[in-house]
This record gives sequence, C-alpha cells and structure tokens, in this order.
Amino acid sequence: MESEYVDFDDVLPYVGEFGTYHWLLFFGLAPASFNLALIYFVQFFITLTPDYWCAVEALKDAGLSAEERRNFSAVIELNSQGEEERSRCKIYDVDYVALMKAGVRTANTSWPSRDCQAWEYNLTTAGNYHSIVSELNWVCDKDWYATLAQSMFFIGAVFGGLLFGWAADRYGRVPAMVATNILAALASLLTALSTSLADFLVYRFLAGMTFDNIFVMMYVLVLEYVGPLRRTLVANLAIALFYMGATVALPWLAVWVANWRLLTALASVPMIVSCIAHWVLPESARWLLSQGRVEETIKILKSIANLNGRIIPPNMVQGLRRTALQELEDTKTKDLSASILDLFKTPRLRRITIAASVLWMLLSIVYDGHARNVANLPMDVFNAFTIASATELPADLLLIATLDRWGRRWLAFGTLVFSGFFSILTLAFPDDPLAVAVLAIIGRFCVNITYNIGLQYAAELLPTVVRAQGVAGVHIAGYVAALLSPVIVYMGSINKFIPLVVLGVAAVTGGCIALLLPETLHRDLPQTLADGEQFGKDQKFCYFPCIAEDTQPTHPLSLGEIGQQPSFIRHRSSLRASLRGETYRSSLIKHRREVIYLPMLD
Ligand SMILES: *[C@@H]1O[C@H](CO)[C@@H](O)[C@H](O)[C@H]1NC(C)=O
Ligand SMILES: CC(=O)N[C@H]1CO[C@H](CO)[C@@H](O)[C@@H]1O
Repeated sequence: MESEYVDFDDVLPYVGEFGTYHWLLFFGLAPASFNLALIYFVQFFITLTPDYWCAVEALKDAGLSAEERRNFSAVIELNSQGEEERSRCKIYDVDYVALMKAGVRTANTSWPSRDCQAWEYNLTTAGNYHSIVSELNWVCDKDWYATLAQSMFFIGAVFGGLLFGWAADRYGRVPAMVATNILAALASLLTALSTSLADFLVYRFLAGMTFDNIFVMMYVLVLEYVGPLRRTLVANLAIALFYMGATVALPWLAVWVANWRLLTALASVPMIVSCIAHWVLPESARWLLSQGRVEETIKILKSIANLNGRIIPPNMVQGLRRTALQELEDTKTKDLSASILDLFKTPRLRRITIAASVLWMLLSIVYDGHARNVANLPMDVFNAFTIASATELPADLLLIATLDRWGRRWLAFGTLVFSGFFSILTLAFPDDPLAVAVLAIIGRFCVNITYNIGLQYAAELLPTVVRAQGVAGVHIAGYVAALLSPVIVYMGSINKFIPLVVLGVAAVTGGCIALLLPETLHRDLPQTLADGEQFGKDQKFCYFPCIAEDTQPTHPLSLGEIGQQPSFIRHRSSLRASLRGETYRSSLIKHRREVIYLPMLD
C-alpha cells in the first residue's frame, strides 16, 4: 500500500535519525561554534585598553621610575567621585630637562598644563600584549574609537543579516555559509593589517556582516537532518560544549599569542578550514524540497541513508516525490500574502508585537552589555571573561528545568528583575571588587536565561502566517538596539558603576514589559492574524501556569506540529522567506521548542 501523504519527517526515520552521518554533522558544529566565538569576541581582545599615562622622555632619561615620573608630571584632577587623581591625559607644561638639572623633584600645582602627545602603557594590566588601542594611542580624546569600531561591527551585522539571509534563501544554505566563512576570514586577515581608525572600521564592519550567520546556517543545517529525539543532544549539548569551550579558551589564546595582529590573523584559520564545507556538506534537504528540487533531495537522502547503513523503501521515495510536487502546486495556486505589516493593523496584536520587540531590544542591550562590561569589572579581565562564559551552561540547564513548568511570562519577568536587582546592588559595595564582580556575573547569568526565553517567546506569540517574517523583524530590532550596548559600557570610563546601573534599569524595565505579553505555555499557537488578535485575551494579569487551572487543556502543540497541518502555510513561509534568513531563525526556534517539549509529551 502506498501512503497518501509523505513528508520529510516521515522519511527521516528511514534515513536514520541519528547515525554515523549525524555524528559527523554534530562534530561539524565545532568549527562553526569556534568561528562564532572568534568573530564575536576577538575584537574585544584586540581593543583592550591597558592602564596608561603620559610619557615624558626627559624624566625617563633621568632614570626616574614609572611611579616617580607619573607623580612628577601628571596633573592632579578631580575624578567623578570628587577624589584627587593623577591625570592620564594632561601633564604640566614645563621644561622637564631644566627642572631635573635644577634638582626639582616635586610638581607645583600652579604650573600650566597641556595635553600630552605620547603615552606609556602598563601592559600587565591587559594580558601583557599591545592592543590596537595601545599601538595607535586610542586614549584620552580618542578613547571612543574602540567603541565606535564595536558599533560598526553591529551595523555590519544588520546588513550582513539581510544579505546572507537573502542569499541563503536564493542560493541555498551551504553556499551562504561558505560565503560567510570566506568573508569572515578575509575581514579577520585585513583587520590584522589595520593601521588607522578608518581601515579598522571598514574591516570590523565586514566582520560584523558575518555575525551570527557564520554559526546559525550550520546549526540549522544540522538540526534539519537530525530526528526529533536527538535534537536536545545537538541543540543544547553542541552549543554548550563547543561554544562555551571556545569562549572559555579564547582569553587564554589571546594571552598566549600576545599579539593582536597575530590573534586576529589566527582567527581566520578555522574560518578558512570551514570552507571545505562546500565539498563535504550536502545542501539542506528541506531547503531543496522547498525549492522544488525533489530529485536532488532524494539523491542526498539516499546517500545519507547509505552512510548510516539504512535503505529508504521505494514507496516512501515515491510518496515524498508526489507530496512535494503537489505542495509546490498548492503554493502556486494559493495566494496568502500576509505580511509583517499586518501585525500592526489590529490593536491587540499591535500591542503584543511592539511589546515583544521592545522586550527583545532591551534583552539584546542587557545581554550584550553584560558580556562587554567584564572590561569594567574590578577583576582581571581574562579571569572575569572565563568565569562569566562558564555561567552559560548552568543557565541553559536551569532553563530546561523550569521553562515548561513556570511559563515564559513570569520566568522572563523574574530573571530580568533579578538580573537588574543584582546589577544595581553592586552600588552597595563600592569598595569590594570581589562582590561587584560576583554580582555582575550573577546579573549576567540571569539575563542569559531570559535571552533564551526571548528567543522562543516571540516566535510563539506571532501568528503562523507571519511568524517567520515577524521574528526576523524582532531580531533586526534587537541588532539595532545592541548598537547601544558598547556606548553604555563606554560610560564606565566616567564611572565604573554607570554601566551596571543602566543595564540594571533596562533589565527591570524589560521584566515589566514581559508582563504585558500573554503566556504561551500550554496554548495552541495562533495560526491566523485573527487568532493572533484574540490570543491570550482570556488570561488574567496574574495568570501563572504552575498554579492556574488550565483554561485551555490542550497538549502543548509545538511549532513543528503546527507546521504539519496546512502544508501550504509551511511551504509558503519557507518560500517567501527573505528577511534575515528567517527560515533559519524560525526553524531554529521550532527545533528548540520541540526539544523542550519532548519530556512533557510522555
Ligand atoms: C603595572 O600593573 C601591575 C599589575 O596591576 C602592577 O603590579 C605594576 O606595579 C604596574 N606597573 C607600573 C609601572 O605601574
Ligand atoms: C545569548 C545566549 O543565549 N547566550 C548563551 C546562554 O547560555 C547558553 C547555554 O550554554 C549558550 O548556548 C548561549 O550562547
């Protein structure tokens, strides 16, 4: 008997849901994770600012120690807390050679002062190597250059997201992934050659363009080949292991290499190596199907089955072929052109969309701000970075344990408010560096949990017909907002506590905004725009899934299952995907969701 309707998921078990081939894919995530960590964080380590002060050659020649030179030449200024401090940018405008000859060793505060033109750096305060900052003297009136370069990186991410998202829809995921790797390698190598602000900005813009598609394309490609039961392993374990491993190791690589040009040049190596993906990785079979390239899909599936020691029964192959062609016909005849603008046409849906976007924007700022703010923590930046990166694993585990019990809404509220609370609490310990560092790291831990909730929450709130586009829009809003975070962190140069307080306030605000959203746990996801408008209307403000009786006792329906039913909708969204690789995003979220639901279903 031939089955009527055979789709990709029906065939997958015959291909082998997790065989030899999938292990290869799993380990293929390792280079992708390294590349992501490198592209994102190398810039942090090549723009560190060591402790610095004005250089006065005459005093050095006279044999004074660094301490003595500084005390003698640096103008005394009041800092933001009203304490007296030795300026790092101004020296007394006097003839030091003559003074040394005359035996003068103490400064007179009534001397005139001037801005200095040369600086000395205490490299031990930042990894014992020169960064581009100390090499090109991006200090004093130029101390915002590194921040500007970081913002350029994010502007690049917005453009690159659009470009590569589009390219991946048009030309397939593997070519788009190889293109991101080539561009990232090129940008990393060029960065090593920078000699001025202008070229550094251009190269960091190019590097930014590959963030985070350099990872996401590989990730989704892998998930699409893995059966639902093993997605937990791939989705969470691979990221936790490889990405965390890379971020924990990176600071020490920087210290070991001890040369910023060499560090960014080395970062290009795994990216260049990843280009072999072009020859070894098959294109995503699901993508090929959505493009109507049925025969190629079948060929790939057969060879994977072969590698896994399986055989796909001929009737399944026939069924898949027929279903795929039929669906393609459907999409041609049906015109269902809902667009992202429809999200703003009705009041409730508009409110939900705006609240979800603002929440995601605040989250992006706070998450990214915390990741960067380690430079302001009163702790060795390399240790702080490693410890903070290591919190990501427990954050993910905690999330898996609670998300489907407590729901998205209150958990998002709780973790954000906690994050904000701990960040602001640092104010209570102005003189205890350890307490400040620990509180800041707890703040980061909390926001990492919310970030993961947010990833899934937006996708669940927006109706199926515009989900992919909507989620892409929300993510772009997040990238734009993340442009602010380097600026916030930069304010740490005025006062170390400002960034933490700003991040804290942003987190608490975000927490309150989360309460404006309806809970999605145990709910059928909205399908049409009308569903989206009605969604959660019956919920009271304090609705809490853990204690509330279920008003709608459906079993949790995942995005994946929703996708099963009206095939034209599923097809449509993959065919029309054009914004910021929305297919990848949405399928990424879809898989995450399935992962998290599995334990609940039995
Ligand atoms: C440089 O920094 C290290 C570590 O903070 C410190 O021990 C050392 O005294 C500093 N050297 C100078 C010359 O300031
Ligand atoms: C933004 C984000 O999700 N960051 C990290 C939070 O923790 C998980 C779990 O380890 C990491 O995978 C994420 O990269």
